[in-house]
Amino acid sequence: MKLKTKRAAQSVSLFIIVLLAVSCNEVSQKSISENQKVTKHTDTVVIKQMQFVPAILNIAKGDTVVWLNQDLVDHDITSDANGLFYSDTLKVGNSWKYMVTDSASYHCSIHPSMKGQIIFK
Ligand SMILES: [Cu+2]
Repeated sequence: MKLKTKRAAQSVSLFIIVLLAVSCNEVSQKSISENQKVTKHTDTVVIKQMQFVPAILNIAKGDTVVWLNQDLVDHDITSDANGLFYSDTLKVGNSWKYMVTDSASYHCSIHPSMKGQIIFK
């Protein structure tokens, strides 16, 4: 019986740790969106259902592009041109921002059939 109580206490504290981790994540996402206001202009590409939406994004010079992974699996953003830009693996719910300096096409290196394009106005 005592062992069972200890295990229950352990799972309660694990639950609290998970809760804390989730709320910390929310705080960091808030500061990301506050940073976005500081930049000149931010364009967002949402990743969902194994697609970049919009697949073709028209932006102005100096704009920052934010990729937001709202899909059920991890993705990344990799320029078609070798080494021009690439994100780390973008976990579900996370975002990655990058100031693109020229028109570029990109893909997800995890799922090479996922393609996107950035075109300067
Ligand atoms: Cu992918």
